[in-house]
Parts: sequence; C-alpha cells; structure tokens
Amino acid sequence: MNDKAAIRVGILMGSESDWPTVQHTVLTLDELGVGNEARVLSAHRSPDAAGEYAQAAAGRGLQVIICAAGGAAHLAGVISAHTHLPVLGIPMKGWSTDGLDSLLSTAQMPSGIPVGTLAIGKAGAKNAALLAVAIMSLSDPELRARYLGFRKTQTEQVLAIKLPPAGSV
Ligand code: RP5
Repeated sequence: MNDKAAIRVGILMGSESDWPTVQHTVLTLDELGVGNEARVLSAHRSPDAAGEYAQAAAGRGLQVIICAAGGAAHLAGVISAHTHLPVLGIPMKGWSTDGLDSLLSTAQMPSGIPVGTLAIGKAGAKNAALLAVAIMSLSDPELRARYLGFRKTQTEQVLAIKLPPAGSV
C-alpha cells in the first residue's frame, strides 16, 4: 500500500535534534501508506534553502508540508509564506518553557498566512500526519478508506482495554 514513489507530504524540521520527535510523523504516514520525505531545513540557519523548498513544493507534487521547530519557531510560518499548500506546524519541546515558546511562535501567525498548529511534541507529530491524511482524504477515496480503517482500529483498541484490578499497579 505504501506508494513511496509519490511523495505527497514534505516534513521539515529545524534541527536534527527534532528528529526523535518528528520520526513519529513519518511512522504514522508510512503506516497509512502516504509517500513522504523528511529533511532538516531551518528558518534561521538555512533561510534561503527553506524558502526555495517551499516555492518548489507544489510543482513537485507535494500536497501538505509539515514543519517542526522549537524555541523561536518560525519555520512553519516562513514556509507558509512561500507556498499556497497547507502547512501544519509541530511545536518542539525545546530547552526551556516545555515548548510553550514553540507553541506560541508557531500558532500566533498574523492574519493572511495560515499555519495549522498541532500539540507540542510527540502527540503533535502524530496528529500532524493524521491531519495531513484527513486533508488529502477529501480528494482521495482510497486514502480515506485507509484512514477510516485506522480510526476504527484505534477505537476497537480503546474499547478492548481491560483495566487491571485497583491496587495492582
Ligand atoms: C530550532 O531550534 C530547532 O527546530 C530545534 O527545535 C531548536 C534547537 O536546535 P538545536 O540547537 O538543537 O540544533 O531551530
């Protein structure tokens, strides 16, 4: 099912140090059979390359770009400024404030240039993939079927949970 030949989602992160978290975006997209590519591009340390990536993305067939960054997290906003594609932001838990700095700098975009901002850290990384899939599912019935299957399995797993006796954990 995994059509790796067609790269539909671009995943950017500001630093290699973001990868342990952002790998969950890739794992989720892979599970749902969505071709993706991940690379390090920084709004601050490699601004020209980041802009060039965003400007070329639609022409390369990308449909959604996911950006993870921490601290003064400008990556998603800068990428969105350079493309009409949907851009989703994952705030990284940085070296201070538990990622609140990243959350605010990703979410608080001035009007006109949107960034869809997910939760801080691993939950946001996974949900960014799922939201990208939900967006692409609007025009892709096969992907929608896989996504609905994923959701159904998740629900079944929750309903199957048997709690251990109270006092045993
Ligand atoms: C951001 O600065 C990155 O996205 C990362 O979350 C943070 C720290 O980067 P490193 O100093 O670990 O490279 O640009």
